[in-house]
Amino acid sequence: MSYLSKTDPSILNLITKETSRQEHGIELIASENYTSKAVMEATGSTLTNKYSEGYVGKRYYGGNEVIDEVEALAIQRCKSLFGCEHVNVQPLSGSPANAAVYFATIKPGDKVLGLQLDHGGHLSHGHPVNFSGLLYNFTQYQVNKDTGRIDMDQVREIALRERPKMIIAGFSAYSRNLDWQAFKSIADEIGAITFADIAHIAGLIAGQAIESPVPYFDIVTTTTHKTLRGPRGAIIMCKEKFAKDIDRAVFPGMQGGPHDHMTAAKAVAFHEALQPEFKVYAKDVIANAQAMAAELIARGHRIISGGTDNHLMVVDMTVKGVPGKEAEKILDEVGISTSRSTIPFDTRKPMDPSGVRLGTAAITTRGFTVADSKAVASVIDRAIEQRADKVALEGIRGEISELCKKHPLYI
Ligand code: DSN
Repeated sequence: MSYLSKTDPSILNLITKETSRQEHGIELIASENYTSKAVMEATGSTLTNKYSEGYVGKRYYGGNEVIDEVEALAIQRCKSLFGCEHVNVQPLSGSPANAAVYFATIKPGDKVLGLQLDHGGHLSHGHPVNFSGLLYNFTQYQVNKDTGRIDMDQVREIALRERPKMIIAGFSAYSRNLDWQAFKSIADEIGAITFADIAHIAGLIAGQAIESPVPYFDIVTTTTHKTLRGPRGAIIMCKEKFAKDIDRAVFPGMQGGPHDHMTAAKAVAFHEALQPEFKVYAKDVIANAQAMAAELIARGHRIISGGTDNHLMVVDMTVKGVPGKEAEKILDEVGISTSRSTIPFDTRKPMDPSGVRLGTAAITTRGFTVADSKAVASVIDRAIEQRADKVALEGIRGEISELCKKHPLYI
């Protein structure tokens, strides 16, 4: 960062501090990951200078010969990775991508069925304060109170009763595999469009560790930065019959110029995810999450649905007498980043809910093993149990430093 050091030491100093925080702490925020340096080089490239409204071969600005090649390569790699018929690689992030899907396929006021936010869904799947809930007539399905799992009989019952135009399958805090084919067959009964938001699990799908909805679903969106380990951004994949409407909804419907440096970085990430090592990574992410969940359960913690099939888990911290916000703070203080989370049927408020959400995408990238993941579960448990004991917490901070030193990140 030799240029920043000359022109803007204040920002350089903050970047250095954040890099150090990432290096010396344990990252368990389920939506975060560490990109490769190659992805970062692409995001920091001259491509950030270019405007290229339009699509490959059909731009509204001159000088886009190279950008056309970049975008075409990103599209080609994405198609190889996910086997989709069509992909738009321009969405700036997950919510704008989801907005473009609605704009392309349904009208304001139309009925949509999605998973409720505090049961693991996402704001853009119909929460009343989000544009999705404000513009469209959402009905929400929930997880079963006893099992913590989505009950497909309930989804079918609501779908047959409400007859939504679209059914969404996807989540930001649900630790079980979705039954894509069951969603599709329910949608087919009522002629609804199927929309999967795989933001959290795209890397696990790309790495063939869990089943893909792409063969079954009309439309699939994902962010590119979570388990997929690319830059911040999103993509929309769809069947050919939706291609024109999706493209028109992204540009000119939602966005102006795409961020070409991010398109290039997405292409780099797709290339990385096409390598055999990425399959190992995806499998390891799940093995680490399952080991962490098992260890937490053995230590008396309650995990919603009793475990995990993917990279994440939601832990009800009230069992240990600590609400989620306080747990997040205690863990932050010892060097573990988590995000507080509502649990299904939570009696507490979203800003101070009962749970924390944990994920293993980032620690697996830096090489944490199953044994390390168990050690992380052990430090989480002890930090919570011994929260009033400053000396114990200091010792735990030391253990975390050692774990991080064992698996260096960017040095
Ligand atoms: N912020 C993302 C997450 O943490 O899951 C979803 O938008």
